[in-house]
Amino acid sequence: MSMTRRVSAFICIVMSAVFLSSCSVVSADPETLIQAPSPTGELTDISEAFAKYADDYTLVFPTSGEHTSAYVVEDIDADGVSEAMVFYKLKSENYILHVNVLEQDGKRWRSVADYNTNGTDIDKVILSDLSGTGRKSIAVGIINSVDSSYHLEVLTFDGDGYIQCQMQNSYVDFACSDMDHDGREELVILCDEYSDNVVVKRVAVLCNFDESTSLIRDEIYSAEIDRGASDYSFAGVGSIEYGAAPTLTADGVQNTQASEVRTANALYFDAVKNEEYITEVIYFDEIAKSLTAPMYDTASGSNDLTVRSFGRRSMDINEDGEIEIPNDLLLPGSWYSNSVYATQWMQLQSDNSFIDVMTVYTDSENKFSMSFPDSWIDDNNVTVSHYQNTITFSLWDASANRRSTDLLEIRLVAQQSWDTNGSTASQYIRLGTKYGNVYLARILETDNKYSITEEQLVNGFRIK
Ligand SMILES: [Ca+2]
Ligand SMILES: [Ca+2]
Ligand SMILES: [Ca+2]
Repeated sequence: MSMTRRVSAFICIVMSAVFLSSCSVVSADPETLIQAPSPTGELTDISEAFAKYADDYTLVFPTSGEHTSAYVVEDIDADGVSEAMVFYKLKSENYILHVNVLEQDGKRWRSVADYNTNGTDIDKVILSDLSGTGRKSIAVGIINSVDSSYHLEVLTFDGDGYIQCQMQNSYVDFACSDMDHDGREELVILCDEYSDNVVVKRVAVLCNFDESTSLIRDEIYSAEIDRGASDYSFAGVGSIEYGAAPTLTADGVQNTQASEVRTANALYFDAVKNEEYITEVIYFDEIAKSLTAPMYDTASGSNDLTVRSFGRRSMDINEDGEIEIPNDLLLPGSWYSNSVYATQWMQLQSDNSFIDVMTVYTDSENKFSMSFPDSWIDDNNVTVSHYQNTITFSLWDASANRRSTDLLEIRLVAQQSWDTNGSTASQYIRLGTKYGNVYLARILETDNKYSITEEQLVNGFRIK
C-alpha cells in the first residue's frame, strides 16, 4: 500500500552548513546580570530578569502545540537546573523573533544567550532530546508574517552562553519522538518538494541525529504523504504493531505466510482535505529500514482510507497507548436530509486493517454521548431517533425499512420540574445533572440479544 525510500539529504532538508551563516549567534552581555529575585514566583522572577535585559519588547506566544506561553522553563542542558526560554520581538528591529535563554543561580535569573530567528512569529515549540544525551534541542516552528511562510529552526544551547541553529527547513508540520526505540528522539518533518514553484510531492522526512553537540544528522528517511491536505495538527504518538502479512493476498486467497510482528511508535497527524478530515500515520519500519506512511496510497497519490466529515481529532480513546482514528458511521434508517452518525474509533492493526475499538453516538444538541455496547456494533442495526427531549435507540428492520424494537430511551428533564415531580419518573435511571437538566434513562428491552445492561448504560454514558 505504501512505498518508502531513502533519499539524499538534498531533496527536502537543506544542509545545515548552508544555513549556519544565516543563524546569528549572540552571547549575552555581562551587564545584563541582574539582582534581587522577586518573591512572587518563578515566572515573575524570570520576567523581571528578562525586562532588565530587553527594552521595548513584545512577548511572542506559540499559537499551537504543547507550549503556548512566551516563557518555557525546562532543563535544556542536562545540568539538573532549569533554564527559561523567552520568545519576543523588538519594535526597534522590525519585529524579528528572538529566543532568549536565562539561567538561574539560586533564585536569581539572568539572560545568558540570545538568538535572532529568520521570522516574526511562532507556530509551535518542541523540546526534544535529539542527541540522546539528555540535552534538549529547541525545535521552533517559525512563521514569517511578511510572506506567511513557515519554517523550522532547530536550536541547541551549549550551556556556555551560545544558542546555535543546527538546521533550518520549511515545513507543513513536524513532531519529535523516539521512532526506533534507541533512547534518542528523532525529528519528523512534513514538507513539500517543489518544481517550478509548484508543489509536486509532500513527504514526511525522518532526521536521525548523532550525539554531538552540533547535532550532525546520521540518517534521513522519507515517505510520501498526501499533498492535498492542509491545516495539520499533531494528534500524538501511539504504539502500533506492524509487519503481519495481510490476511488476504491480492488474489483474495487466505495468506498463511508467517511473518514477524514488531512494535513501533507511530506519529498521527490530523489534517483538513477538501473540507473533510484525514489522518496521516507515520512510523519507522525497522525490518525494511524505511519510513512508512500506511494510510497513503501511492497509486492514487491520496490518503482516502481515513477520510471523514465529522471526526476531526484522533486520540487514544480507550487509553491503551494506541491512538484511534475517528470514522463516520452512518446509522441505519438515515436518509439524506436526516442522516444520523456515530463515531467509530478505528485502531490500525499489524496487517494494515482496522478494528473498531469503540463506537460512540454524540448528541451535540443535548450535550451527551453514549458508547454502543458490542452487540450494537457487530450488526450495525441500531438507529437513533429524537422526539422533543427524548432520544430513543432502536433496532432497525432493514427488510421493512422501519424502526422495530426500542432498546433504550434517554430523556432530559428540567431540573426544576424533576425536583417537583421526580417521583413520577421513578422508572428512570438517573444518569446525571448538568446545564439545568437531569439526564434520565430507561432500558426498554431486557430480553433481546441487543439489550443493553444497566452497567453498559452507566459506563457508556457521558455528559459533554
Ligand atoms: Ca540546565
Ligand atoms: Ca531513536
Ligand atoms: Ca487506544
